[in-house]
Amino acid sequence: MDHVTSTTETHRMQQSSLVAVPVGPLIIPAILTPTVYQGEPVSFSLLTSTKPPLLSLVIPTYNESRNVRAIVEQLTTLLDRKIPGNYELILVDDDSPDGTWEVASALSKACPQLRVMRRQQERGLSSAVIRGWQVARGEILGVIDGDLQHPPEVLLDMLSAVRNGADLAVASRHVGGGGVSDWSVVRRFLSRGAQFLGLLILPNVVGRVTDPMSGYFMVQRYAIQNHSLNPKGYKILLEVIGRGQVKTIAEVGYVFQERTAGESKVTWRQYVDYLHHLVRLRSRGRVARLRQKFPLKRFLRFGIVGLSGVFVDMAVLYLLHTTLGLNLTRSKILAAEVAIINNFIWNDAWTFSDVVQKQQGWGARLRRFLKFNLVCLSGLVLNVLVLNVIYNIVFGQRYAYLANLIAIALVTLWNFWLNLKLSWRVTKVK
Ligand SMILES: Nc1nc2c(ncn2[C@@H]2O[C@H](COP(=O)(O)OP(=O)(O)OP(=O)(O)O)[C@@H](O)[C@H]2O)c(=O)[nH]1
Ligand SMILES: [Mg+2]
Repeated sequence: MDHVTSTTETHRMQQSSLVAVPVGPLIIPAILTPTVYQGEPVSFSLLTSTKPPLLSLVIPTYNESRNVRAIVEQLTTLLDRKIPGNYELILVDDDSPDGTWEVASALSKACPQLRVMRRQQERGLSSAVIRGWQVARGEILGVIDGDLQHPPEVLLDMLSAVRNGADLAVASRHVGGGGVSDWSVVRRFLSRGAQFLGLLILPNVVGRVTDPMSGYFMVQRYAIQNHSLNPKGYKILLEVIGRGQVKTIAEVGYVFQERTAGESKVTWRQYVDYLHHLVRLRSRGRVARLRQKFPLKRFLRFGIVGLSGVFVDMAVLYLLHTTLGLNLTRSKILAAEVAIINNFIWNDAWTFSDVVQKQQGWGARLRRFLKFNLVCLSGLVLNVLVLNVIYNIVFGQRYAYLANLIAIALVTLWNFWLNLKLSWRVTKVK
């Protein structure tokens, strides 16, 4: 019974010494703000000094209980010699079934530089690294595998490269002094194949380093702070280069060691994630630029208003022609004008409401209305023209309704664009 109580007590104490897991977007703050944490702010009482350390090194782990002690010992021995009291190690464990976080938490009692985060809600190597950096206090942020495959001495070369002005220092297997110890031909082929594919899909990012697959690097906080990161899979370095402000990159050779304990977590899933990540990074910025150029939300509203105009047009035509017996052409002209008025009111109040805020007054409204009428008239002429061209020339006098549908789609775009540029134009100069 006593034993049970003391085990529970140890567990509770270990839980309370853990670093709280940040929630929300994967954004690294410029300075540490408590708002990124769920509940209470992170406690730094475990650290010996209150001064922020120079280097924050994240160690992502999953089922590495057999490696944890050795990696922490190797890192502290090395860094205590070089930058004593000026670094922190942040081990981010995804609630490993082998209790990696518990082993690490126990170690942190005797090693105040070691902080341990146990994630229970999120999974994945890349997001683990970012969550670790989010609680980091150092100006230089780094990452190293927790399985002893990354030789720790290389950290010192990377550190001096970054301190000498590089925004990013990458440990590379493909520069002088680098290599892989005992990889099979298949693994070498897959690794190089992935790099080649990356060069094709994302040359501006992948082509900037000799080893884009490296998971061992250091980056200046300023280069990635306040950028919304959105990684997928294992390749966190691509995310840093792709979304950060990385101007100068240094590379340091290293030999990727063989695993001696624990198991690799690499599966085919990582290759699929890698491809997905490349495509996502490729489209970054472009989507935003496209949105800026083409205001999709406005266009959708414009389309909905246009559709409402069709119903108004039909209803008025029915009322004038069928119910009141007015001649068809006159009824149609009146119906079209009522629809135009309907569309104008809705576009003014909804589609372009933000622009209207800057163009108040009845005079301005009347000018917008007249321009809208003109644009609609030009649209009508264009509609007839396009319909004739498509029906007679493109389709060889067939598919009249399909031709009309295409004409309507084109004219809607035309109307939208002209109205955007003319009727609801925003002028920067007063
Ligand atoms: N927190 C966290 N860490 C992970 C996850 N997957 C892998 N890791 C850790 O990330 C590091 C690299 O993972 P490995 O599976 O060794 O991948 P690798 O070194 O590229 O490949 P191998 O040579 O096959 O070992 C190790 O420290 C893992 O424990 C994960 O989902 N979450
Ligand atoms: Mg490994």
